[in-house]
Amino acid sequence: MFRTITTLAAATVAALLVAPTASAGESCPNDTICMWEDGGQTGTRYVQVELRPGDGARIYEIDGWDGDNEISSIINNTGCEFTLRAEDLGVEVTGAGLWRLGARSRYDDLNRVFNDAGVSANDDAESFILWC
Ligand SMILES: [Ca+2]
Ligand SMILES: [Ca+2]
Repeated sequence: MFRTITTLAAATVAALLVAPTASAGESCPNDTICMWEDGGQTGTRYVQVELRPGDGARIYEIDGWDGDNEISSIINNTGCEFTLRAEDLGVEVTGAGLWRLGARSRYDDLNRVFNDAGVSANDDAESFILWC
């Protein structure tokens, strides 16, 4: 009887230890920048761009239907800094619509990421620039 209880207790502990990993968000491959619809790297992965060594500054359009004004979390697994833009490519954008973010960085909740104008980056990005 004691052995059965011990086994059940061990099984319960194992399940509790596994649960946070299972419910955590997705990862992003090396040398790649990924952006998700929801916080914590969950929901649809609207952006996954892999960089090759030697690539210079590059500008990317986030899809207007699947991604614009929906990005809420990011993993940047590249050695490049990047700037989120609140407008599509070719549309001028001021400082209130720009967020300069880091290389090798992770942003779990863009509601907590602000630019110098005090504007949150959540659900605002329409394009981005990688600075390598
Ligand atoms: Ca969102
Ligand atoms: Ca766009």
